[in-house]
Amino acid sequence: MKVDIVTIFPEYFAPLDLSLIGRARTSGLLDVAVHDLRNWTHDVHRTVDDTPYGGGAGMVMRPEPWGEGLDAVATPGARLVVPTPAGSPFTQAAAQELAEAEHLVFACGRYEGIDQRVIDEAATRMPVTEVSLGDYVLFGGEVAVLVILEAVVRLLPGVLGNADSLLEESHTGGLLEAPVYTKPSTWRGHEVPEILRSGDHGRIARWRRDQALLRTAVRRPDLLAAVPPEKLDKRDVAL
Ligand code: 6GU
Repeated sequence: MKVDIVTIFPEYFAPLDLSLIGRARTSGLLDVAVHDLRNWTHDVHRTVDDTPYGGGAGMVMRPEPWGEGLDAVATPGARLVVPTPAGSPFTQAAAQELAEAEHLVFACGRYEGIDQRVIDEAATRMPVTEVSLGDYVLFGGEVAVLVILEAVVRLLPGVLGNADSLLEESHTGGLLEAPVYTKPSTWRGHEVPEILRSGDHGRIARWRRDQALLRTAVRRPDLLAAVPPEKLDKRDVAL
């Protein structure tokens, strides 16, 4: 997968050299380029923002540098992703869809956002999605891009050593995951649940299922309500 990121803060993306994303890059599964939006300004102050039409607080990113920047990086097969608190929710399903793309371009807005014509004009030439991480406001799209890339890159074939990790995790089966434990069996007076040390795989699977249901009911009742009835087994209703 090819990824281009356009931002006024390229330094935000230093972590992409690390860990599994770094390894995906050195192994050739992922090609990331970070571009300074100011490369596409032409005034001495390298201006990227201006006051909003219609008035109001803050500044808006001017369309011209964005237009030139996106022209320079977008290939014919590219998809544009614009992180914004006004976007549609970024979910595991959205990550799966982005993971199918051959080329992703991320446009990181700052201030009150990017002139909407940039998004509308790009949408005449390529698929565009405006996505939000959740119901809170960040300073800009940079950290959101790190989050989105981490969710997407781990889905690329060959990035995760153990592909089974993708099957059981939270947000693929519709329930939150059960808690996990490792050695030692007693730590600061807290025991690992006995059942996990019993070797009884049937009881362990049932226990994990119950824990997942309980956690989901308490923490994310919205998710539990959305589980299709055929995904519940007879013993689930005991909860
Ligand atoms: Cl994607 N961007 C910004 N600036 N704020 C956010 C967000 C994105 N998602 C939640 N808050």
